[in-house]
Amino acid sequence: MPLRTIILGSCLLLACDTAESPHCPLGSAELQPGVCTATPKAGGVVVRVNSVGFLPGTPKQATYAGPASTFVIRRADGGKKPEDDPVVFPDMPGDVGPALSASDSGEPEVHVVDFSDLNVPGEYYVAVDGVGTSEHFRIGSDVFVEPFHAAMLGMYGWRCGTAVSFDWQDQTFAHGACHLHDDPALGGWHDAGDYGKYTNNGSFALGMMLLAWDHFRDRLEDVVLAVPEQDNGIPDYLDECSYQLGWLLGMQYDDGSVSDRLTAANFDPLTTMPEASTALRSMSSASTKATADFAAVAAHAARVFREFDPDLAQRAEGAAVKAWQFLLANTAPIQPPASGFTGSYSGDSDLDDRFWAAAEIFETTGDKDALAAFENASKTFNVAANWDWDNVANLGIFTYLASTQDGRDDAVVTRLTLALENSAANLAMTAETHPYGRSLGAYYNWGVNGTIARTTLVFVTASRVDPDNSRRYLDAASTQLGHLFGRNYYGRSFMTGVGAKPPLHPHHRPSIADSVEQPWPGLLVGGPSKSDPAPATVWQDDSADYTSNEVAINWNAPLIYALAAFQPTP
Ligand code: 9MR
Ligand code: ZN
Repeated sequence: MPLRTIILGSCLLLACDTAESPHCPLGSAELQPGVCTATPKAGGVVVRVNSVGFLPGTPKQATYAGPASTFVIRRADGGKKPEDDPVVFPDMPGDVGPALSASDSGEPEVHVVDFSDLNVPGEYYVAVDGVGTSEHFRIGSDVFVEPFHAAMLGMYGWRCGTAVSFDWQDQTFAHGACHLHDDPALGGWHDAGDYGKYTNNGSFALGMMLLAWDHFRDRLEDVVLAVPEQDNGIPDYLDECSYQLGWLLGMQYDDGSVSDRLTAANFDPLTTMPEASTALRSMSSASTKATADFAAVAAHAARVFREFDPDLAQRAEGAAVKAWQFLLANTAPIQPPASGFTGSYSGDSDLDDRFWAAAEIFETTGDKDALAAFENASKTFNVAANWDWDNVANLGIFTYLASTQDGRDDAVVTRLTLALENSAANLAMTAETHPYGRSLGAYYNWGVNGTIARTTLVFVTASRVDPDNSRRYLDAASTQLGHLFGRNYYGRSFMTGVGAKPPLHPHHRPSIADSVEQPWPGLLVGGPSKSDPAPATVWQDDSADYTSNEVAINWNAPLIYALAAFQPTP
């Protein structure tokens, strides 16, 4: 475990020689600000496990660094010493898995503990002889219910243009009505730890949430969420989606093109509450990338809302078609403005965005020219294992493969189906062989926790076209949740307010600026971003560290998708 320097230490020199620290991995103490003990204390909580828990019938694994040993699972009965708590699995202490090395965390010897065969609901922990224990976790069919609600509160808390207030774990989180001059594009979600609103990323996040609706409607439609629209006869899940859609529709110009972003020229200071953010904001000029993402998600939303809000659906469809027509008349990319606005989300090609739009326009309207555009472009797109706002092609492929419209080319359907199965099989193999179950192995990037969560869209979509491997893909998807909720180098949950030792200091302005000590709940932090030689170790639970500890809608949305997949069926 490398010693690292950090920018801000919260530890008082005298008080922290034994205390666990938000800046250090599980079991390791902060000796002085920024310096963690090199080795976790033996006998402490050092075994890394998904502290949220497991569904019966899914794989259950934990990981620790240290020598080979034996393990048992004990019931969490509140014993003073582990020996006081009853052993529930296995009958005799079990062998841990073989020694592995973890290249991305630089740990020379780690072992995996497998207790997949324990399926009795209850609260437990792992005890590895001579090494230590894990956090408590539950086995039960409802373990992902609370995290799902938290993740949806995360989206609700991001609402712009309105006052927001909700309770979580005996605390009230609130902000006043903000950015009321965003007209005609009021509302929507703030993007991340900042208050900008970006068409590309905002469409991408909404697109993933609408896909969750398509796939798990049975699990979502009766879920009651803490949204003000609770009694409007529309599923609360769609109310949250509709809030974002309303904003997006306001971003379209009369000619069908869509503004690339609505931000100020600079980010607000970190201590700014949304309602105190008064810097002048404006709608940027249009880009073809934004126009295409808008066309795609508005077309998708039109299908979803037809049944619940026909007027909104019609508006969305009309707007989508108008944006699509603008794209047909403007085949050369139009770039977003190079200055005067915050944020990245630019510089990449608009072809993947047009590709996604073609699939959604076809599926919503049956337009054969859009089908032809998709199928022609499909030659240059593959299913991506690791994808983000700059490659949205997968969303088009998922929609195309599930299409209920006539006229698809069988050869394209077959090729893309195989590509999807291949991608899922590769990701599953990587997850099965990585010591912490990561589907992306030793790949890291900015917002990688979101990228990890996004692999669950590939797993689940593949499970729907490849029934023979469906169990394997769904298992790999639940393993990703396990990684994000604690089976990682830190042994900590990466989502605020959920699981054991969650982040306390996200780069999130409302969490920093309000008077509540706890951060706003339900937010997935970006996680370790690229750095050599041990990228897994570079996350810092530090609000100044936007490269590893920011939160963002395109990271929460795929987590919502993954959690939706594992909600109980009514
Ligand atoms: O998520 C984005 C990441 O992929 C980029 O590498 C990074 C730097 O360009 O920007 C991230 O997006 C940020 C956006 O530009 C502004 N709001 C906060 C986003 C998350 O950090
Ligand atoms: Zn706002």
